[in-house]
Amino acid sequence: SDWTNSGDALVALDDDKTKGRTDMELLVGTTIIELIYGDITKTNVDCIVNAANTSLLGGGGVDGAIHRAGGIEILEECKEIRARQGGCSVGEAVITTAGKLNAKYVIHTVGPVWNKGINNEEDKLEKCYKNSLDIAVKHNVKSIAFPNISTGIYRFPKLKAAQIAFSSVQSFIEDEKFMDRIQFVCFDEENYQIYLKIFKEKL
Ligand code: AR6
Repeated sequence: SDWTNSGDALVALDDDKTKGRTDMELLVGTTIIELIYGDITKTNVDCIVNAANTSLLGGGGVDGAIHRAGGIEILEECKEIRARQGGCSVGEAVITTAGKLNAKYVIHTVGPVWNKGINNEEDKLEKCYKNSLDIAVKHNVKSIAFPNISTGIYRFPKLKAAQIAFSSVQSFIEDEKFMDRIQFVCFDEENYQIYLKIFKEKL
């Protein structure tokens, strides 16, 4: 395997949830992959990925948190994109400013709603990661944070989603060498434990 351990704990986020937890990092090629337990709006990267919906007009979950923390500027740009191209399809991604967030960009991608796996949900989720990374590279992004797309309101099974997230990111890194740092930010305990297990298996 080309996965090696590049070191142990990372700086914990300023969040009670991280207390007593060891966040992990892996080195794949020249890209560091990090596991963070916390709020994606508080992380420190060039670009934050949002789990949006096709309207691009905001919603609950991580989408709500990003728009609340980033301010009206993000929504204004989403509305412009909507006027131009009519929102965003499932599996696709669009990029805006990050407003007041501590990042340069937000990439809004639309995950699939889980429906027993009969609508190619797995391929669509994979496309979310791939298209987000492609658009990030075009904007010279060097560090990017992903939430656990589709695993909240859209009910995608969490283990399957984590495996897809990992393999998508890994194949991106094998093809392109442009990303310095990729974070998986888990907000709920179940996702965090799933990612922790996957990270440990790769060490
Ligand atoms: N930081 C990081 N992750 C978070 C945060 C946060 N602040 N808040 C929630 N999560 P969801 P979906 C996690 O429901 O399933 C919206 O209304 C959460 O624990 O946000 O793709 C959109 O507008 C979960 O693991 O997104 C769409 O209508 C993950 O983010 C719809 O929800 C994704 O949960 C999209 O549903």
